[in-house]
Amino acid sequence: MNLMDIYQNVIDGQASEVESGVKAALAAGIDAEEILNKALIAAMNEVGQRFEAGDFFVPEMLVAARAMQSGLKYLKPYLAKADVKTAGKIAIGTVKGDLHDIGKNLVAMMLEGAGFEVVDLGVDVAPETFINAVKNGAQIIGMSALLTTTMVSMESTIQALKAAGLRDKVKVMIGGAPVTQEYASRIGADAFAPEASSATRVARQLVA
Ligand code: B1M
Repeated sequence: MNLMDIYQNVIDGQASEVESGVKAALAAGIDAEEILNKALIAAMNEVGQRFEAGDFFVPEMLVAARAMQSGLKYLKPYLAKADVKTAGKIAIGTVKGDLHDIGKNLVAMMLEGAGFEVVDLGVDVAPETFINAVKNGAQIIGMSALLTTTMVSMESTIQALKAAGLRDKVKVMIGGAPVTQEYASRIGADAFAPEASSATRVARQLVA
């Protein structure tokens, strides 16, 4: 199986084919970084573009992201050995009081696909947990909220970062169905992303 087959299988969401393709490519001596960049990440970029163009919808994006992840797990040890630099470290979570995680998981998968080291803090994440993530080296914190009643926790987290003297050490990206650019600007977040594929583009800009 060649890199184009892996690329196409990611787009088609064929997880087991991606897995066997990555194993075969590694066995054939293809460099792990090349498989990552030319097959997995390139395919996820294509998926993101199709989503933004309205040709793909959330289900297609989810199966593609899962297929990509099933290949990524075989590459990870090789990438660690090769000391490949990540695009940046991001800690992402759904804010306190909020249990919706489908969108957050999708954003996390897309970020991982784009080469970020992603620390998934889960759901119902308290401001202190985000603060600890910054202390542990996160360059970006990503907050997701699906409820109008929990969005306010984004502002409390930013205030808590300020109180801890960490606000200038980290970029804050927010998103989720009720969140808007206007809200992001009002609470002092650095960026807003309306959906998963633009979240990767925004995250790249934040660490550039
Ligand atoms: Co709930 N729910 N829910 N729910 N739920 C909504 C959000 C709601 C709009 C439904 C409705 O009334 N029409 C409504 C909120 C109303 C409001 O606040 N204005 C609602 C409610 C009221 C509730 C409960 C309060 C219901 C109850 O118990 N009475 C309750 C709250 C529980 C809690 O969190 N404490 C509740 C519970 C649940 C379930 C557990 C049943 C389930 C969640 C399962 C799970 O996540 N594991 C659920 C679901 C599935 C939904 C809907 C139907 C779908 C949400 C979803 O997954 N969308 C939702 C209605 C809707 O949105 N149409 C609804 C798909 C997902 C891919 O999209 O999450 O928007 P989304 O993510 C997008 C973008 O927003 C963006 O990228 C993603 C991909 O493109 N994005 C980011 C998200 N996070 C980002 C972060 C970023 C950047 C981009 O940077 C960090």
